[in-house]
Amino acid sequence: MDNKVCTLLFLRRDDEILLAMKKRGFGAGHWNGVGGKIDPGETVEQALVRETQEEIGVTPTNWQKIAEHDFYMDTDTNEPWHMYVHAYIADTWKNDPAESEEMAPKWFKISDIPFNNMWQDDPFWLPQALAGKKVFGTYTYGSDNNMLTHDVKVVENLPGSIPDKL
Ligand code: 6U4
Repeated sequence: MDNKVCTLLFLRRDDEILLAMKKRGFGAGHWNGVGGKIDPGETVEQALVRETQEEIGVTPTNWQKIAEHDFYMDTDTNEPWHMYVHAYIADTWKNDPAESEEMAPKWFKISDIPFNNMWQDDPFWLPQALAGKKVFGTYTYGSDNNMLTHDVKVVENLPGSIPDKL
């Protein structure tokens, strides 16, 4: 089983959030927050800052945790994988968002988030997270990146750690 732990960050100003179009690799063609794999020896928050710098040239300076997600894919044709995602919102940062080889950033009104062109789990948790709830979700995906199951809970406290099974 391929396991990875990732970060995901949305910048927020007034009634807008920053999404970025993934230009290549996993999730290409989707709008999403910015983030990626935690490197060996890194903390989750170090990875959050590094990935944001690499992908849109921004250094977040203040952030809140909004969600944790457990994603599984298990099909006949693919090696099963498991991804654990730590998701955050940042309200302050340094530098203006800039396009990189990996991502093209754009501001969206929170009332106009392009869910039709995002991961299929996003409409089930992002609105609640943007409304100030803490969300823990578990999902399975098929090999065509279609979501098969979802279980999204509003929680008092997020687990806050990388699960032992990783
Ligand atoms: P490399 O392997 O270095 O190119 P890296 O940038 O480290 O990749 P990547 O791009 O695979 O990692 O990270 C995946 C990103 O997509 C993370 O920010 C988590 C996010 N993500 C993946 N599946 C998601 C899903 N179903 N819903 C969601 N975000 C997801 O909202």
